Amino acid sequence: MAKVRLLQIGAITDRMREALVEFFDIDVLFDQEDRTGFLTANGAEYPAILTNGHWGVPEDVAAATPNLKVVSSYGVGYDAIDAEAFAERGILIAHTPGVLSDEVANTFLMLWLAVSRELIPADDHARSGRWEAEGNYPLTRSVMRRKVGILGLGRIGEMIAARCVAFDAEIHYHSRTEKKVPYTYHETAESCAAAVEVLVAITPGGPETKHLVNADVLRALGPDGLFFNLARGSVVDEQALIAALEDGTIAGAGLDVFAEEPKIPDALKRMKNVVLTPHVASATVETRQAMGDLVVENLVQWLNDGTVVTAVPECRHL
Ligand code: NAP
Ligand code: 8YV
Repeated sequence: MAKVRLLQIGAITDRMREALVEFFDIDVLFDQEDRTGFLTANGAEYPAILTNGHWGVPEDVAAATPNLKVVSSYGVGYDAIDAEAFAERGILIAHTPGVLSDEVANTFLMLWLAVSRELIPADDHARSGRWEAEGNYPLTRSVMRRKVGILGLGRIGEMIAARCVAFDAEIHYHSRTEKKVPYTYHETAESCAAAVEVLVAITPGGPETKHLVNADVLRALGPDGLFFNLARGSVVDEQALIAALEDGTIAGAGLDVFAEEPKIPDALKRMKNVVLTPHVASATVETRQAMGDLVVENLVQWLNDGTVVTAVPECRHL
């Protein structure tokens, strides 16, 4: 049987490639020197695209692929894909929900402990010889019995809440809808921020959540407050966040995502009360393997019966 042509946008693992080459002829968009010429000549040949949450499906690719049927994305967040427009064209979009939720929740814990217990400056105190020369590192703040606010109590938000319960936290949350959970619901992000000491953003990105965390929300969080972003850079007004960290409106932050990745503002890089990670919340061998396997499963199932395992909500009627 002839293999089906697959356009790959962004990197994949060897394991994914080995599983896919049995069924697909793979062309890598970023290997093409003349992207426009390549898309013009070949775009109509692709019924399938493999991409990720960072690259999504760029407009030139969407326009050059009139016979596209399926997009399988390596990640749960799909704000870089215009899912409604693709659904109108009858194109299925698949993503990787669930399999990364534990890892992202663990990354929140890692950032929270690192910010509260000042892991990076304390490590520097130990390595630099200042412990011997200057004495003990100052006391830090505990993560026990805190009020924690979760913006987006979805699959990952629920996992974050479960971990915080183990630290005897009081949980507050804001999402579009109230859930049947033993946590306190807030109709606005600002009200949620005002009720807590630790605020975590874990919503999808895109226009609906753009700057959900703005200067008012950060002011409501207050001078002892810590803010964590594991959602998307667009969810927080980055300039307002920098200002709030600089003038003591909030106490600190842990950030895995940024407005213009991979660029991070120098102001954030200089701050000792901020811990930065380069969008690695799901980036362990085990979790990326589970995500990659699901990406492959979606493409192979589509090949077999025209459906995918984990369609995004906008496409579930297709
Ligand atoms: P999910 O199960 O769909 O949960 C999303 C949550 O966000 C839901 O509680 C939803 O509320 C809420 N929400 C959606 N739009 C909102 C809005 N306009 N205002 C307030 N709340 C809103 O998704 P998930 O699997 O937990 O993933 C969440 C997001 O995490 C992804 O979309 C992605 O952006 C991010 N993520 C980041 C990384 C990373 O590497 N840093 C890794 C994985 C995921 P309702 O339930 O009321 O609709
Ligand atoms: C990935 C993510 O790093 O799943 C998501 O939404 O942000 C991350 O797991 C991203 O999709 C790039 O592959």
